[in-house]
Amino acid sequence: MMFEAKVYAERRERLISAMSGGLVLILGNPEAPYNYPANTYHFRQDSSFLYFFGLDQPDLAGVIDLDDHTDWLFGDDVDIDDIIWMGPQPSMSERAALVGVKQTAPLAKLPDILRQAIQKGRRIHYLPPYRGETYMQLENLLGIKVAGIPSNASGELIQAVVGLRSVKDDYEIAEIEKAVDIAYEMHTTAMKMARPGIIEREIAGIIEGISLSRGGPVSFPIILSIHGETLHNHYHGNILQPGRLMVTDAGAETTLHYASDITRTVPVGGKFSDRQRDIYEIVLKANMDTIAATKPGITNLSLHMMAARIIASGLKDVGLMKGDTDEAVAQGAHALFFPHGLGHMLGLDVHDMEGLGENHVGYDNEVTRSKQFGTAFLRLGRKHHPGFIFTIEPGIYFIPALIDKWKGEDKFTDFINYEMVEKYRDFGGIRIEDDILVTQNGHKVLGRPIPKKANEIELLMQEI
Ligand SMILES: [Mn+2]
Repeated sequence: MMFEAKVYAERRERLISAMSGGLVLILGNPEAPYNYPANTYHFRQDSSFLYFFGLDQPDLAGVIDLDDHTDWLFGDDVDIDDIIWMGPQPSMSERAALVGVKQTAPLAKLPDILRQAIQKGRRIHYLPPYRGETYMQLENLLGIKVAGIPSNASGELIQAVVGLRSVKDDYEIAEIEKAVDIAYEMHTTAMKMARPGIIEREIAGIIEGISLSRGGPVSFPIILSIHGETLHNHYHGNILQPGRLMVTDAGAETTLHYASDITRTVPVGGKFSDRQRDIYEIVLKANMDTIAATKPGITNLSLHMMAARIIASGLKDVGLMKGDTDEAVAQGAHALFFPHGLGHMLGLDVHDMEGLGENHVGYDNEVTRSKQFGTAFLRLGRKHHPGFIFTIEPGIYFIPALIDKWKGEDKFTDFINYEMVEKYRDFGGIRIEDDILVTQNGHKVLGRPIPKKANEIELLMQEI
């Protein structure tokens, strides 16, 4: 259910070392109502709270005193009414002991502690919230109006948390491997089910169930569609037709809430057409060559640009692009087909730490975000370090609305063969995504290998 207490204590120690002074306030999540107050969404703890305080229950708050090196957990012991509905629960001091915290107090004491610190002129560091309930809680606790909450979040705390959570320890790597192994079952099941006549939701429901049955929920709403050209397609009402490609972008959470994020693209019915295979091989090469190039010191921006060049050069071989490949990529012409980034950090969040600010996580003084359409959407650009876990997910898509727009604007006519692109309007899209660990000398693709070569996929789809 959780790591040993010392893991959490050490993480808090490292946070103290990384910061100058004051109090750190890390709020756990409350329950969130679904359609009436007592009918709630599946509970999900805040990821930074899980990282430093481990406890997976609602209505908790952690405080770390950076000056006297103490930490506190605030939360309420259950009463007899709670026990009747929820069963026996450990006391706050028992729960705190599980994560190496010695001092606990009821939640009602939290405002006093914070007020005393504020009166003494001490800084209260908090992370940017993302739920309405947390905004209101911070307003009440700190006396900062809701509108001012994001801008008063602590830059120093954000940097320190990003620094710690970016580098995964061995416990975390093992958890993410478990999450990929669950994704193996989800994706191979989806492949075998991808037959003409089945409705997308029949497959999506089964693979979501696999994730739930192995531990956690899915790590994000499943993307599963024969319209893979819509990048985040959550509509699951299409009937699978022969000749279409099915894109499945889905991952699992483990019981400790570490995520996987995997994409596979398969031909409905189990056999790639020649036209599908030609495009598929380009995406696969972009996926495999950028994985092979992954090592400490290389920037993710350069891996992204490598994928863009492979895609542009492959599309030129097919006749969809033309002209000088390097120049086409430099100007951004490839983004008609590859309009998103190569990947993102992965951890307790599927887009790890995105709530702390994408540029704080993915960029630094050395590598700044591009302003060019396509590359601007790259979430992770900076240099890789051992212990980073990130996704590599190149794709090629034929998006009719984008084709019409660019063609109407005569955009990149030196590099794009629009006459041929017109013939691919009904093609759909292809994306292939794996989860990669940066090691001391190179990289490791995490988890049990999920078929991705065209012939491996065709072979697996023959099995029933
Ligand atoms: Mn992803």
